[in-house]
Amino acid sequence: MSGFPGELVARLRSARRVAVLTGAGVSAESGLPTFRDSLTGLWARYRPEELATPEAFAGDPRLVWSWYRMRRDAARRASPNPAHLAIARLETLLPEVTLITQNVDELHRRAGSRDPVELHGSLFRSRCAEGCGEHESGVDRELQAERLPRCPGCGALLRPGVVWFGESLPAGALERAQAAVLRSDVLLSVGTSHQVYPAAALPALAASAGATVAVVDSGDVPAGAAPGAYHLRGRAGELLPGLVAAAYALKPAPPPVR
Ligand code: BV8
Ligand code: ZN
Repeated sequence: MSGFPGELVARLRSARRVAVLTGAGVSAESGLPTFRDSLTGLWARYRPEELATPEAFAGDPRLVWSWYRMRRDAARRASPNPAHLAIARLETLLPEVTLITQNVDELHRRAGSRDPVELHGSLFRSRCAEGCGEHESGVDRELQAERLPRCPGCGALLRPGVVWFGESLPAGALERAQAAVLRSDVLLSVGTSHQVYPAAALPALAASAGATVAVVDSGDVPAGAAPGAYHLRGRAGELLPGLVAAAYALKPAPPPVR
């Protein structure tokens, strides 16, 4: 007996197409704070919604870049945890697994996920703030020298390659996510508070199309976020390896060597 709902395990085992939506909670066991966690230290007096906006960057690019530099450094020091690894393993077990992430830490890529839909971009990409089309990934030298990185094409400021509040998602990302969700047999929504749209609408979209939805979260699930979903309450780093093992009769993968 796996301890997971038998019907969910059976649906996962017989699924051909699975969609996985992740939020900051999937990286919590890698040591990265979630958005709902109170920001600590220098950042305790800010809310992410205050820093992750075009207005904040226009008003104080140095402050916003120092927040993103801190997060880049933390993400680089972090390692994928068993939740990331279980999702990457799931991708090798089924014909079609679409990973849709709200996270910008690239830990899914480092865990081996091949082609995540990064709805909100990446900490490790930067782009021209004036939109001349130039992109950069190597801004660490400037940031360490406390210099604001400049666009090699036009000299304007570079900005973090993430999607801020009030900004549209990368072209095609939402459409790719919605198409995957609409054809999925099962959607797993892992470590997200389902508060930021349009990502937060994906589990309800999956349910409306007849998919079996399971939320994996150590906390509560907002009413309406995932109608009729299973709620597997607990830490993703424990539940996901167990769920994949239960569905595919595998012995759980050994914990990653630290
Ligand atoms: C858009 C990248 C169209 C940057 C992020 C007014 C004007 C304009 C827009 C809006 C508006 N009002 C509302 C909106 C829409 C807005 C929105 O949804 N706002 C919210 C605040 C209501 N959305 C947007 O603006 C989006 N764009 O709508 O475009 C448009 C365009 C112009 C004008 C109008 C509309 C863009 C949103 C993207 C913002 N960028 N990130 C960066 O990272 O710096 S959002 C960021 O916050 C994350 O990416 C993520 O999406 C979100 C955080 O949520 P979670 O990932 O869920 O994390 P959280 O901490 O909340 O929850 C963690 C969960 O894990 C918890 O449930 C916890 O219990 C659980 N957990 C913790 N530990 C574990 C665990 N579970 C399991 N195991 C554990 N160990
Ligand atoms: Zn430029």
